[in-house]
Amino acid sequence: MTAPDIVAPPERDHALLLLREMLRIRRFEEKTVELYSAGKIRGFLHLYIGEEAVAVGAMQALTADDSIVATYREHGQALARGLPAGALMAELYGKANGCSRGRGGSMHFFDVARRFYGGYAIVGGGLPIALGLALADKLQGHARVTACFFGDGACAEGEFHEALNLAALWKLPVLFLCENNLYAMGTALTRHQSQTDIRRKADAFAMPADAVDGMDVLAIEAAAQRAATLVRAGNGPFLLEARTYRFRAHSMYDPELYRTKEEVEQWKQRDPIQTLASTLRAHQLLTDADLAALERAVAAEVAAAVQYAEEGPWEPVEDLTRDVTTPRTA
Ligand SMILES: Cc1ncc(C[n+]2csc(CCOP(=O)(O)OP(=O)(O)O)c2C)c(N)n1
Ligand SMILES: [Mg+2]
Repeated sequence: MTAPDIVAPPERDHALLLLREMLRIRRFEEKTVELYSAGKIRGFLHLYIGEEAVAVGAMQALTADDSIVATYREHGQALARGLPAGALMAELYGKANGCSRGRGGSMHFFDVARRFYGGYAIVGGGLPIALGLALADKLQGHARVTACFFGDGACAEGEFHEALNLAALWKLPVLFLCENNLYAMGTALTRHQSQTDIRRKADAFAMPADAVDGMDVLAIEAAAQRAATLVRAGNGPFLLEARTYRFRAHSMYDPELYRTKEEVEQWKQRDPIQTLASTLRAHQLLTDADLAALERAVAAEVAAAVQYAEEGPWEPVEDLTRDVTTPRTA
């Protein structure tokens, strides 16, 4: 794993932005837990809590013109990309003012204008989509990067190998970002991979790769910048493995029999939000008042998002078959 190359104090305004972005994701998701218990949100809900540094750090390396493909655990990527929290909350409610018109729910956030191409329920399903987006960009001469987030579990899928092979062969501009949180549902990495050093899988495709501490937003940002620079310059794809951990269950219901409470507690000591806050405090760049102000702003944003979802309309019943069935022609 590349050693963190951050020894100088981080630039204050930018570091506060990173802290705010991670707090937005954490507080948004904590609210969704409450709303789920209250029956306002139903269906699947995979939380990103603990992994916030990965989406926030990686997003700093991307421009508004780049594309993003994520998984069903994509609340963090969507918020960090700038999809409005209200449109996301409304989507979780199943309301028509949601980012996917209430038809996708938690696993299918989508926003073409922001080049956010899902949200996929199928493990590994986003990889070929990212490949297609990057192929289109290459053929059309756009100097864009497609960032493709996926879990360690996706490495067990054929699509992972097919996508990495073709991306390398055709020198496509994809930044493959593996969020290795050590588990695919209840299956530990060591039980589903013969090669657990995921970065090394890139060797089989003659693709450059790196691994980075996924709990350190500054390290991820630096690694993603290095990788995205190479990809953008036309060198083909790059595999970046972020070593991270989810603090909560796989989805809302999971007895978590596959890992110990001690292991979870150990990782919580490395909470990415606390880690950045401590670094900033050590450099006298963060006061209690700064943090309280950030928390207030984030709380207001989350409250407004809930209100937007509460007040949003349901899709009219007569529209329910629209885009689902084709009208019969004579
Ligand atoms: C093709 C496919 N197989 C199985 C599933 C069931 N499933 C849902 S999540 C999951 C685990 C995926 O783990 P990982 O890729 O590590 O992502 P994480 O949940 O850890 O973020 C599985 C097997 C699925 N959704 N799609
Ligand atoms: Mg995983």
